Amino acid sequence: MKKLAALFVKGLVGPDPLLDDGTPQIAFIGRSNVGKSSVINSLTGQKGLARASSFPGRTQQINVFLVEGHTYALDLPGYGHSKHSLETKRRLHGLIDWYLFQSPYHPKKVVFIIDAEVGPTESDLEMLEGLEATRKPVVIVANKADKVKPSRYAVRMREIRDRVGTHKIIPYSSTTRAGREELAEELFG
Ligand SMILES: Nc1nc2c(ncn2[C@@H]2O[C@H](COP(=O)(O)OP(=O)(O)OP(=O)(O)O)[C@@H](O)[C@H]2O)c(=O)[nH]1
Ligand SMILES: [Mg+2]
Repeated sequence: MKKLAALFVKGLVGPDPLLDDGTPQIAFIGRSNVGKSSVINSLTGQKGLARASSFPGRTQQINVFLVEGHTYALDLPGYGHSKHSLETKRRLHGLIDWYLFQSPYHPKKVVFIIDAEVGPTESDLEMLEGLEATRKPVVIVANKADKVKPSRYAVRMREIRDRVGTHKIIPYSSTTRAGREELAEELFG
């Protein structure tokens, strides 16, 4: 499948007029280190577009990318465990909370990334409740599917399905790019 045109526009640390320019927004959210930045890179086919790293807490701003000239992909910091000071964690959580729950913005889609092997954690389910309470259009991406043993795959997927309710779930791997077409179709099709 062809690459999606994508370019970095700006890193936001709070309210910014950029988000008021009428461009539809798609937010990529999830725990630290679950692969939000990697999903954006693999989805667009642009390696190194969003900075990914094995250091949990890599993304510290809302990084805005313009995809196909018409949609903003927002790479948010992760919540939960990260290697930051309490103060930095508070700031990052504040940024996530502001964008999702206090700002006037209504993302066209919230791509909620979980770890396919670990399944949804308590903090994931808490976040999902918040998204449901505010009626966000959620699609769940079960990333790192390459780490699930083939013999356990069906069971893992059923467990995820049982815990997250009726949302669409797309098994995905940023490494193998499995699920990419389905996610691209869901977001940009
Ligand atoms: N095996 C495997 N590893 C992955 C996959 N996606 C991401 N990773 C690895 O997971 C680590 C975290 O990836 P990031 O994309 O930086 O994660 P993030 O959610 O953006 O992290 P923060 O910005 O810190 O919240 C990196 O070491 C990636 O190489 C995947 O599908 N499979
Ligand atoms: Mg990141």
